[in-house]
Amino acid sequence: DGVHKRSTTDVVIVGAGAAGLYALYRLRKEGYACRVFDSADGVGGTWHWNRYPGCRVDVESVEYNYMFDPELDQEWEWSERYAAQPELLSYFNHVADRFDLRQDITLETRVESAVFDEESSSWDIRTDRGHAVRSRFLIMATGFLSAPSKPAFEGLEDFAGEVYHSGTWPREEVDFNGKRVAIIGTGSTAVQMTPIIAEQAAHLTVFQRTAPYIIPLRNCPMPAEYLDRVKANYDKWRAAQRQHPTGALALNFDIGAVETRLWNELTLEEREAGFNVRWENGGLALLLNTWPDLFVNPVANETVAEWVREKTRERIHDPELAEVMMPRDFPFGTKRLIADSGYYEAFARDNVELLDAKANPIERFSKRGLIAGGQEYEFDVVILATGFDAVTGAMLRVDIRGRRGLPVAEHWSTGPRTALGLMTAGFPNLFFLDGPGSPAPLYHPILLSELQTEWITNAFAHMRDRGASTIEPTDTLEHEYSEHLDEIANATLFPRANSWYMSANIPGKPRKCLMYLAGGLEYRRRINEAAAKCYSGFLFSHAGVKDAE
Ligand code: NA7
Repeated sequence: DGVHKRSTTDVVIVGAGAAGLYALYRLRKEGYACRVFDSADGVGGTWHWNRYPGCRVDVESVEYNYMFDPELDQEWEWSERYAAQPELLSYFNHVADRFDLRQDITLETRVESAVFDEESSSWDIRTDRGHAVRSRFLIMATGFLSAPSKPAFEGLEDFAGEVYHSGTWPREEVDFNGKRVAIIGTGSTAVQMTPIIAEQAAHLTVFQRTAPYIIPLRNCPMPAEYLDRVKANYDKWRAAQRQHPTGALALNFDIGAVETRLWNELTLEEREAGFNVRWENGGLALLLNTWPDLFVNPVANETVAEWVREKTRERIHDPELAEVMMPRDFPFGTKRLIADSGYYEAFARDNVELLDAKANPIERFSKRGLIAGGQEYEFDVVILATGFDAVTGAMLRVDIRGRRGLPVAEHWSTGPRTALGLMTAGFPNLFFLDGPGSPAPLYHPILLSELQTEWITNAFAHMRDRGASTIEPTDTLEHEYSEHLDEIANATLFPRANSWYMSANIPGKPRKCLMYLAGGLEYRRRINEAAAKCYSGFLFSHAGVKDAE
């Protein structure tokens, strides 16, 4: 009942994924009372929800984790070079237990609204289970790929078979044996599940609308001596990650080097050698540890794209199919690069086919399957690997209202605008982790959440010292940062793709680059500079009295 669920706290954190868990750990350590809510029945965010077959991380396991505790680094043993979902989920559960976080986490509870109360300078937060929490601070750690996007296919409710979205995969194993299966989409998710479902299903049809760039992941069981060497040198590895614009070296420890030379400074041989090292290494090095101007220099980009196409052609058994699967519609890497484990090879099987959904668009569902290009295809199972309403999706599903009751959805009606990817004007004491305007997702999201949480922790301390009750950015800072973000994006090749980075994967979503593309180092410099200059660009109020802008 409502009365029992009425409470007050210092900080409410929405989301118990990687970012939310760390924020809880860090702020509680400073003595703040924290309360985390998550709609899932477990912690781990992305790695809790994405249980589909083949789900794994495509950044090295030894890099894709928290950095704040060297002991944690030493005690955790990764079993594969690129950990699979169950192991990642165990890691986040381990963190929750090891740092005793569960006592402050309420699961299976969705935050429905958060309304700023000007009189008390605090947030009134309500959940779908009747909690009414008054909190000074609100931190949205809702994840940037957590709100599944299900295209509004006509007739979906008439389909008699099973339908799954990859991002809300059931806990029980899905049985594909003897079934005719469709996968809609060819993003990272579809590419990971295809080779595995291919082995189980009677027949698998993959509906491809846009051919993506795909490079081999080259996953393997973790060699013990490799893990030992990483652990013996973890401090150096972490320092290198922190000094890198993407926060991930994405290269084998022994190669490790970071490319700082521009494309035009290299000989043809050096370029090709650089490409080959990354191709042979596997994973996302071509995206995350690449020539610094690859995404601004169209010639460099097209050369790399053509190298990838050449390699791709060799992997596809049928030249006609290879043409359909050849990535041509957007510059290399401007939609999220995909790393695979046997994707192209799966199409050499008799029971697997690719359907060109650009030439034959999916029109609607029928009782027995899908109609595309005027033809009906029958299925027992349809999997929507159609992606997410990225970055803002999960946040905007909460009814957040700032000063004068303004809904954040209204404030962001032409796309999200933030001050330094941390806060938004008119919404005091509201913070984002890995949110819009931050360098995630092209910056290591876990490292970023640690960095942003540190900034927030320092801001809280600053407020405590000054006796301030609220912090919020000025309109000016928000405006300048938003312009600056667009300017940087427009100087790159990213706007040439209809990607989720550009908000262009969801019909009707205002087109806007969601991330800060100047890299993590420049981002860190900016947020630290603002803090060092006495939080320039931020306003504080003392018991309701606001500083002048
Ligand atoms: P993505 O990368 O957004 O991929 C979604 C895929 O679904 C993509 O191939 C889309 O084609 C396709 N799609 C979406 N809607 C439709 C419709 N209506 N018809 C046909 N095809 C459609 O999501 P993922 O889950 O694979 O990956 C998300 C992130 O997780 C990834 O970027 C990594 O960071 C990890 P399109 O390209 O739009 O033509």
